[in-house]
Amino acid sequence: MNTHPSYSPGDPSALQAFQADGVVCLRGAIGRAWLERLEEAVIHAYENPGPDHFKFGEPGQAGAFFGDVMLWQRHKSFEEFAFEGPLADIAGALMKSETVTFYHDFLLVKGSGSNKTTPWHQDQSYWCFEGNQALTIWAPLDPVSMANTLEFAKGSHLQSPVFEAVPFDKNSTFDGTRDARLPVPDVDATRHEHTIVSWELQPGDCLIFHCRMLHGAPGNPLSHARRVLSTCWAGDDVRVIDVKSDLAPPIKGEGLKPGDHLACKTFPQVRPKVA
Ligand SMILES: O=C(O)CCC(=O)C(=O)O
Repeated sequence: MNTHPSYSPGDPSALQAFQADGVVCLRGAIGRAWLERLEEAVIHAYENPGPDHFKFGEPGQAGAFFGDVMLWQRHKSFEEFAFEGPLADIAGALMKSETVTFYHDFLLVKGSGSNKTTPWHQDQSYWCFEGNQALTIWAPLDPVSMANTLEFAKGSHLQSPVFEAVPFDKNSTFDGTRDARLPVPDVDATRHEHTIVSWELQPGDCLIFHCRMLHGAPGNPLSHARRVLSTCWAGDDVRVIDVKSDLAPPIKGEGLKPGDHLACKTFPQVRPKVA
């Protein structure tokens, strides 16, 4: 049983926890009406995958691991959730940023019985920009238990450089090695050297974590799929960089050059809203 604290949206202590630990759990951040819309949209998204989706898993084995990105560009419900839902304001408050730019969404469905672990990684390793004001919000649409939840190396955002981007599957062609970054530490082999934190979650709860936070997940031994919508947000201080490795999502935005802020048509600024 994990006794790490969790917070309500708007609780000022959440900001301190986010800054110190690199991750915070918010309970009941997404209301029932949004969850119902997302559930419906996920069924449609799963049946109509986009150009950059992945599906990992061995034929004949239980529980594939499906992922897809930039759903907001193809599905109205994901677009409205990103632009009008509760997460942009939460992201802005925790980043302490005047502006909030929506980088991308990421749907993850880990099928029941899946042995596909999510490797330890940092989200910023896959991104086309640097900066400190950037975070991910991991919002499950199914109950998540300690057996299939996301795990974090507490405080790792404070010491970590940006590590090499690792593929989510050994058979993937993704190459994250072209920027001469250090490899991700083997957190599983040195778990005793870290404080690993994780939470059980219900739909509506979410985990919010800093872009350089080390995190990973086990497979999904439960009898139901683990469906999650992850959204990534950027604030005032982010700047585009020249990344040679593969990006995830594999998208650079239009007309962006190193040193520019990220906001553009592909990565829209959502707070303050731009007409
Ligand atoms: O859900 C998972 O297994 C991994 C999610 C993740 O790493 C992320 O959203 O950044």
